Amino acid sequence: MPPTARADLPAAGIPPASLEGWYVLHQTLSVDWPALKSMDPREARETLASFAALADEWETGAEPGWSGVYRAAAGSVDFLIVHFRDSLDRLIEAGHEFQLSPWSDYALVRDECVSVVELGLYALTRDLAGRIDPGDRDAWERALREALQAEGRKGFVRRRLEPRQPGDMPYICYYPMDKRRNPGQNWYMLPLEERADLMAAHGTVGRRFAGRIVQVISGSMGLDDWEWAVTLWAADPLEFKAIISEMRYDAASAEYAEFGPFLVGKRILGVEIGDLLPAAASR
Ligand code: 76R
Repeated sequence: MPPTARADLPAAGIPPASLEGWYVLHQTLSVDWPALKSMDPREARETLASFAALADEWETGAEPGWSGVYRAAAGSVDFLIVHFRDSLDRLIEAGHEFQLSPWSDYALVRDECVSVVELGLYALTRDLAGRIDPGDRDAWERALREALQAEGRKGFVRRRLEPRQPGDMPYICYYPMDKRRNPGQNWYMLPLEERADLMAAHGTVGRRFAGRIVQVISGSMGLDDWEWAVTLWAADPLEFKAIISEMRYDAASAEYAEFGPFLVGKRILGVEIGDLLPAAASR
């Protein structure tokens, strides 16, 4: 008998097709400033220099991939480092490189999140479900594979899957999020049709910020505690407040989003890191 176990798959059970790109590690760090300030100034300078060297190396020497260092605005953490790499193995190495640096003796990792850049393809999934019976697993999976391959060949899709630091947008906003699974308010029980409608409306709000916000959604299901990591860049930090406020009133977020802690910061380059200690300490 052919496999029929999923033949009665309810429409609600269809996840959006997605394409995955680079792996991502978000790390928040707090620095032991008292230790740095009280140590021998030359040694303190060298310690910061090892961090600066790492930041420079990550910027250009980590291809395929890169890591961005950001100075956090809120006092409980000092830095956010976002690592992008083309494999989980290389992402693990990036974390290790940090641990080996003399700098890491003074930088405590506060929080970390592993995810992978994700392009959720609701429109494609809905379209496919209109033509192919998802209960016919073989036909469905074949059609899905073909559609994803065609999608993955598009240049703009590849660019979204392998994001670069937007040159003119030094500010970053990062937070993890989930979709709700409350009784009577469960994203994962909604029919595909309804989720696709909600995400299309979400996309309409998002596209109003084209050119003002660059967004990367990375999926962390099965990789970390949250379901997604949201990373936004802007030239003006008020754009973060604007887009996130606007989305709060849009049903996909208003009804179904749960947010983790938010962090906002500004890109810092290796050359600027050396100047972080007060002049007295770095003399
Ligand atoms: O069909 C479409 O056009 C929608 C494309 C799209 C998807 C599938 C899209 C567009 N997003 C998608 C998926 Mn998004 N996004 C967030 C947040 O703070 C909040 O309220 C939510 C955090 C922001 C700021 C944001 C921005 N998006 C997702 C998913 C996965 C859902 C799933 O798979 O079930 C999440 C968790 C999520 C969250 N989104 C856009 C934006 C912006 C700016 C866009 C338009 C991007 C563009 O067209 O370039």
